[in-house]
Amino acid sequence: MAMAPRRELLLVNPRASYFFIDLLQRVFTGNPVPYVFLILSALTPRSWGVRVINKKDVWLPGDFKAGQLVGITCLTASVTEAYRLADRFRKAGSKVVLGGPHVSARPDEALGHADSVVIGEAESAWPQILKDYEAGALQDKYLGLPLDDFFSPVFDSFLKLDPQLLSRAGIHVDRGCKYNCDFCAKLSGKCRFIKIEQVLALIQKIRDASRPFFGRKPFIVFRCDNIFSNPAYAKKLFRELAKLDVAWGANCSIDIAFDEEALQLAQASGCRDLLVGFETVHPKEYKKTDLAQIHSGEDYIKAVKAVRRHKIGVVGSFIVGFDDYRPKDYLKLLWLLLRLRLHHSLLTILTPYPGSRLFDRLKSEGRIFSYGWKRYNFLNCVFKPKHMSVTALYAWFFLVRAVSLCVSPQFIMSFIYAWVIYMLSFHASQYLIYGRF
Ligand code: B12
Repeated sequence: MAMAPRRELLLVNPRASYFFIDLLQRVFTGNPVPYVFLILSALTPRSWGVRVINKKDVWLPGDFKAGQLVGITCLTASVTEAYRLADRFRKAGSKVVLGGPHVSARPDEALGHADSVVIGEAESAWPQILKDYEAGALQDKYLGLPLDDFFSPVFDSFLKLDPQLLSRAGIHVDRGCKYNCDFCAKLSGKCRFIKIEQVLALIQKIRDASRPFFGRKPFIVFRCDNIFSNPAYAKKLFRELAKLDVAWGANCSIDIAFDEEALQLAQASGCRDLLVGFETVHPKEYKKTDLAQIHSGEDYIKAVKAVRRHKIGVVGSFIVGFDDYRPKDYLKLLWLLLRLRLHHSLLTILTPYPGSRLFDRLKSEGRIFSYGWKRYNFLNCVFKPKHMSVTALYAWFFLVRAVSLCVSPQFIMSFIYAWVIYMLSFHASQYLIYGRF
């Protein structure tokens, strides 16, 4: 009896279209395999062959083969490269499925480069895509409806992952965020969380495989939207984490600073750093939270002090380019950054990502002057600021950036250089191509 040919799935994470942006990310983030690939691999039957290509820089003609299903994940900053690769794979005779935040926001544009696109989440759409591919009947668009329990179908496969890989990928405990910031690119929807037993099982796996280095606890990265989206869930998680003797860091909203119980539990559970989005020096005008305690930059300072009292470091994320910013506000921002003396601060230029309300508003006001997606990376200005020229915005951005870096405790150049060289050589040699997870 003739055997059915083995099906081949190739998953591609394209590099960010600008070399420099990509380099920065590889160096500073450890170039994790996109989480969605761990999910797609888990949802694909074992009879399929799966290969993953994570940010390959140089593609040779021989890489573009016929007869495979190619899944490409697309952020706006990498979508130009994604489309280029998709076109080449299709030309070679493979079928291409595109997904990710950019594709969910602009499915029709993406369909110009793909056989199918997924709008939304993969978990609910992927099994049908595989069936349709096998039947030779791929549809144009698949609606990936959000599942309440999105993690249980893949949990067993995650438990079998290589612990090093899992540790670098981090743990996503949530989908969606309780806030609805107009600049956020993620079509957020309802907040959903994975079961706490599942989080603990994954952490145990990472912890048991780690080798303590000079007595340091294994470090867990939660790559969630907001670890404090649901305070009751967060506190329960912190209580359980305390039993595991690990250290951890996560994205978190500043309201945690006003919940003493949560801070105590976070400290006891091994929390080392929280990445907090402060965004603006005008928290009252650019309302993100309904926190009674936050009215001004002064309140940020109090909040950061409260977190620090629990020996938790704060990495602050700020955005320049809001409509209410005039030159004096950049001086205020500078002054705030100097006074906050954060562990580290991130400064980015407001970017209207497709899918965000900000994109729709600036577009309707005719203020977006570039739709070159590769420029949508937080370091380019693609719209006309309200009270100043684009050049002036860049000038303030670089000035605030430079001054805040100079006073940052992390600004020890020799260490940074050593680190960059180490990471570059490390990444040059590893993590490009994987087999099935
Ligand atoms: C971790 C993270 C990173 C990591 C790793 C990124 C990665 N590719 O894994 C690092 C630090 C490297 C990073 C970098 C950047 N990031 Co980032 N990041 C995130 C974060 C916090 C989590 C991503 C994640 O893993 N989510 C969980 C997975 C499961 O969700 P997902 O990737 O969206 O995938 C689901 C669906 O989209 C879909 N899907 C996705 N891909 C595919 C592919 C196929 C074939 C299919 C079928 C389905 C599918 O199915 C998945 C499961 O349901 C998100 C915020 C968020 N909540 O998603 C921002 C986010 C993705 N990042 C964002 C941005 C802007 C950036 C940067 C440009 C920032 C910068 N200036 O450097 C860069 C760009 C990197 C690049 N390659 O070009 C934006 C993207 C907006 C946009 N439209 O592009 C987000 C959404 C943040 C935000 N709210 O604005 N990021």
